[in-house]
Amino acid sequence: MFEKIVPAPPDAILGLTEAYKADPNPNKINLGVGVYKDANGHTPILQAVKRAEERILAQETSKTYLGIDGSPAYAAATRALLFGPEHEVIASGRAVTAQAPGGTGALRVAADFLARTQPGTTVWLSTPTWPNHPNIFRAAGLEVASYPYFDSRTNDVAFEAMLETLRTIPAGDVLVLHACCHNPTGVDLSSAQWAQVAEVVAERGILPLLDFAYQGFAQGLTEDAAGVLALTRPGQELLIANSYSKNFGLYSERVGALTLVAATPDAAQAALSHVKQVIRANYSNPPAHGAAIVTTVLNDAELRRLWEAEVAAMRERINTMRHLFVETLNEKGVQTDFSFIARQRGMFSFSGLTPEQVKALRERYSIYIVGSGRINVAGMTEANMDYLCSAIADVLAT
Ligand code: PLP
Ligand code: TYF
Repeated sequence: MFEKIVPAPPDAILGLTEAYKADPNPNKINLGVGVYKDANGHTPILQAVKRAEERILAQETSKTYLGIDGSPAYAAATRALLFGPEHEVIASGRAVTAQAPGGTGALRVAADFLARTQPGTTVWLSTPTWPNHPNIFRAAGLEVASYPYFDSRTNDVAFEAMLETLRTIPAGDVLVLHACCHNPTGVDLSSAQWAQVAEVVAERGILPLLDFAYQGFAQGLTEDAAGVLALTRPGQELLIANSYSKNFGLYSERVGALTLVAATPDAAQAALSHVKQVIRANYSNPPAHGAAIVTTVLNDAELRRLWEAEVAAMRERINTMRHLFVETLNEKGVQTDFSFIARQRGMFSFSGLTPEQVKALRERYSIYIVGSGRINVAGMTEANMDYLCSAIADVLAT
């Protein structure tokens, strides 16, 4: 049966990591996959995580299953981080949370939940978006559509065009928004723009789904929740798929959650019962270790201070690299204006490099960039900046 199977193409982003690993060039640079790296090009385990793991190891007494929707303490800590501990949706019981294996797992649970409870709904994705978004929603049997998001002339949000399309979305359709650090462009909505989007969403009866994979990487843990809070209005329903892969560096532990806000606590519980059925049929219950780390850190004053400082250090290092990149390109005499890169947020920017230039950087310099021109700024270090910018200057000149 299997001999007739035609091989599927490798994942465009993860395939790049394989090619990078196999490259013997000692100067090689990986600006591909969205993984944070420190000043030595290493993806570290956070100290707060190590300390929490020591405690968990000393104290845990059982490896029995978690419930279908995971750890209740983890769910509560996640809600408090998303909305702030005093928020009305927490006090009222309108928000319910199911632990999930990573942000991807949370998105897939959301997709299956929507396919089950809102059949026929269309899911609206930004142009461009994370390439896994259409995969996930289509795999659940949902239709996807797109709305304009990025203006390559201004390197900013195409806000008027975006709003124009949002005003055509039928009631009951789902609008996926990147809560901060838009992947792949690095451009986010301002507070005023979030308020306008929330207005259109409420007027039209659209269901917002916030993909929140980078909380803390733009401006701060609280500041980055501005979009979530703008959409969390009295009576408004919404979904949030969040991830701790990046802000806790827990990539391989698969830690995320799906939070659902309903109009009433009863509606939230009824929806959660369907979320649980979806999980039961997919992977039955989530892995415990990563969620225990997150809960331990978020609920302990000292570990939390340490973690917040470590998140700030990651964010600041990325921003320092953004500025150094722009300055070094200027020093190399590059005429193209890259100043927008210093204004963008999170790990990614759309560099504007063409597929040919991306190919030349890889072939001539072992610099690995996604074909779209998306660069992971966290792959830059003080040590590789000169080589990187000389290479870019060279491919831009030829
Ligand atoms: N959503 C976006 C936009 C992302 O960039 C990512 C990770 O790169 C995720 C979701 C989910 O990541 P994970 O499943 O590793 O938590
Ligand atoms: O770089 C990106 O956009 C992502 C990173 O399980 C990623 O695709 C890699 C693996 C994974 C989730 C996200």
